[in-house]
Amino acid sequence: MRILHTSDWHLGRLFHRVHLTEDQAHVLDQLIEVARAERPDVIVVAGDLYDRAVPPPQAVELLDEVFTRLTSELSIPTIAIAGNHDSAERVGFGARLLGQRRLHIAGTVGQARSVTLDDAHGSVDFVLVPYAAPEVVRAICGDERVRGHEAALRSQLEALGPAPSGRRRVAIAHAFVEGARTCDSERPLTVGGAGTVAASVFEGFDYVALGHLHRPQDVATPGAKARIRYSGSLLPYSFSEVGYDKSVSLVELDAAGVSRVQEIPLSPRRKVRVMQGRFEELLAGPPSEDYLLVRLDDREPILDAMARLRARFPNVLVVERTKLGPSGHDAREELQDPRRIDTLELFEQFYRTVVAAEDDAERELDEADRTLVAEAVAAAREASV
Ligand SMILES: [Mn+2]
Repeated sequence: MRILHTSDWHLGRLFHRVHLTEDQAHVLDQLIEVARAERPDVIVVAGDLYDRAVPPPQAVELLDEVFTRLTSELSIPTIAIAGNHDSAERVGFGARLLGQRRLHIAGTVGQARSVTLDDAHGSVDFVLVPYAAPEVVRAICGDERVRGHEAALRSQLEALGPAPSGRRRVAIAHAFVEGARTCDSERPLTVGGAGTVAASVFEGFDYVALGHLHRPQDVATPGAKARIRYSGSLLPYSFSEVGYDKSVSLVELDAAGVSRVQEIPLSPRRKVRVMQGRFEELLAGPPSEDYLLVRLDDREPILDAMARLRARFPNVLVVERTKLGPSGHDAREELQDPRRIDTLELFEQFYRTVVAAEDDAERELDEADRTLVAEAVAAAREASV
């Protein structure tokens, strides 16, 4: 059984206000060519099909196009689950009908199920576990023990019933498994916590096709039978991913389990790069259409730096000044970036949760607190890029 494993397409994503749909279509064309050349038995998309619950029409069109080409033109069964960015109900629309055409989608918890495919060694059960917040699983499965992500995943797997003996099993899930490495473009699953699950949740599986983390990687599971893997995202979605190539994973399952995993690289339409130096020196360098974060080492102010850089580098997305303090120009730009505002909102939610128990505590951050937190977030981001 050969499985083409991919995840975290994030269709409809904005990268520093630039629409990435064309970039996504470009690499999805490559994915379709890989499928055409390699003829896998199944394609697995492990969540975050879209970047947000209500995706833009262009993103919906692109997903429709790709799923149609994979399942109808190439006749390869395709399995997809909802991730934490997706709306479970919207992604799950028409799932029963689409399943008849071998496009197997699990959006909501109620749509979790197994899909069985056969090869020369027998049957393989693919277990589809869509992402759902613990409180959603608690309500739908009626399992009061569910308090965190790990219990939510266990409960969903238990609800599917015991594994038929003698068959190989593949789990498809969207989760943060302990020991895996993160990057900046993943949205944390919980407020004020990591939301991790132990690898032992997947005991008894031969392969676990994961989504959520954007870096392709195996999760170390010493002594365990399961091979647990993130395929990584389709494209780099933050400047913290500079230097990590994106790929899809071609997984081979023989009678005994996973025998081989191949990373097949994807080439983006434009690279994501960081460029650092003095303003005049950078302007004298070769022009480029890459998506750029420019770090200027000049100490003196530069009039209209962004516009002048864009004349030579049309896709400069962020300009930072390395020699200015946190109150300088770039700190203001950081605050306007929607992704950073997100972090602030996240912190505000966390703050409310923490102080909710104390009756006389201030429930909301005041303006001075907000500024303090925003500056700390901006400084931490800069230090970690
Ligand atoms: Mn994701």
